[in-house]
Amino acid sequence: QWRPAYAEGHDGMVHLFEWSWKSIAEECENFLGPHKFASVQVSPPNENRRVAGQWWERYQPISYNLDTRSGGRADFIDMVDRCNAVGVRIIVDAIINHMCGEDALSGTGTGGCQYNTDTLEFPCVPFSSGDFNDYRCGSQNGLINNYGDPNEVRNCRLVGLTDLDHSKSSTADKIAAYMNDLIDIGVAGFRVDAAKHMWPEETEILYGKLHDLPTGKGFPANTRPWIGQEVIDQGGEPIKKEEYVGMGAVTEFNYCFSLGNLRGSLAQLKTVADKPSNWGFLSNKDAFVFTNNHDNQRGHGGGGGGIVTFKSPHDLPYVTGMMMALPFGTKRIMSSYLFEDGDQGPPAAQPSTADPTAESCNNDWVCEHRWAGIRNIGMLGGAMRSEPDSYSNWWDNGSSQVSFSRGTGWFAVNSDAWAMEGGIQTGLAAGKYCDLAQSDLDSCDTFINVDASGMACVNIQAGQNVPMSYTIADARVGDF
Ligand code: ARE
Ligand code: CA
Repeated sequence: QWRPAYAEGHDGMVHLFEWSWKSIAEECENFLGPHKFASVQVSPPNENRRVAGQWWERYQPISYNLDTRSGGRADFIDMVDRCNAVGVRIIVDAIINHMCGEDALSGTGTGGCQYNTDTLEFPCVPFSSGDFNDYRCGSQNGLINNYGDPNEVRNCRLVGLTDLDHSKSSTADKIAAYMNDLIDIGVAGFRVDAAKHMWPEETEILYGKLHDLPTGKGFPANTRPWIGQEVIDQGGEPIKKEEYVGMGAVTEFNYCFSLGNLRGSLAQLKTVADKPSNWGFLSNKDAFVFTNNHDNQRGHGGGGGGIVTFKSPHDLPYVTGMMMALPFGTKRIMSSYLFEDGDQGPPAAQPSTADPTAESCNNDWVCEHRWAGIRNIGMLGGAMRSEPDSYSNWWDNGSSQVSFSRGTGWFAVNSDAWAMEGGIQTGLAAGKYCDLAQSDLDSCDTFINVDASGMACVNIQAGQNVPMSYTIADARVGDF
């Protein structure tokens, strides 16, 4: 439940926010699989309330039928099969704390199911008033007003979203049935939305009801689904991320700020690998990490200064590189669309996925995962995965030039205002390797030469487009 069941040699979860199932299936086959990304976090696949022009309608469930603007059940199943076939797992954004907002009143969801938030009827699940938490909520208006009161945070309505009661086994069974349907289809895990708003002991019972991943879909026997719980703990509130580590990984929001604030002094991040607790971080195994997410990139939750997003196009690749190379956490890369305001929904046209050499997906899809410097980072991460998980050959200049190896990969970065030049220990066997930070393996034009003692001449100029150099044992293309 802490480490996802990734294919050998793959790493990195790409959040293809608001992509359709058809486009994701194509992206798995054309790009993500060949580039050895490990998984895709998909937008919530279950039926939701319609709210014109917004992205966040997806966070307001109406039923557990797989029917949204991303596609229907058949498309979803096809996507899971096609992605699994090329070594890319599907991670579902599971909205299980609540159903739709009380302001929805009554209507029809994206799949044609009815709802009524006055009587709390969701007949397609079915849920009715007995499945909801209001009787446990002590707040005057039924909403969460005070994050200092754990009872309110868990039992009252988050921004008016009708709150499910996980203490009732009949309610929990229906939620588990939804998640088990997805597991049986071949989904490898879940990002659990608003986990902070559910009681840890009740969610643990719920996760206990989940099936193992199906051996019939190629997973090893007795593999538990990965669980990545969204718990925003930036300090200063009584609810702690540590309450949730017993049953899965947990988001490490403060790492977004560390990565952003230290982008000019990357050497300091060594201690994140050495002793994450010095930073107040969860352990390597428990942490779910990212440079930015779909909320904090648009000021919606867990925000704050210094976060690196696609709006910092020079910095995002090397910050992402550092995150992927360090032995810390299960890593997620945000893949965004352009927006002017924080509520705006996705572009009308889907991303273009056909050309694997393209670094853009056009049609206002930013496709950070295809950018130079980032596009081969799953390959690097996959080669670096190792047990026990730690680095070797660490070198830094005390400022922002860093080099180290891990598993069968080697990584170097320079975000200083002066050049990084000279001999560096890579830990690799002698040979000529493709520099995957600069070039794709099948059309390589930038190389790293490693001598018999493992040393390479590194040359990363200040301010160069992608100020990184990295490679893996499998990218050896000849003799030195
Ligand atoms: C929308 C409207 C609301 C309306 C509501 C109901 O914006 O005005 O009342 O619908 O109709 C997303 C959007 C919300 C949206 C919601 C439902 O961000 O704007 O509401 O979907 O459509 C807290 C939670 C955390 C949550 C953040 C956003 O703890 O779990 O708020 N994040 C997840 C998702 C979001 C999603 C939801 C949960 C709901 O990632 O995308 O909301 O499913 C401090 C606290 C945090 C708190 C944060 C923000 O940092 O420590 O705990 O996060 O403030 O309040
Ligand atoms: Ca709740």
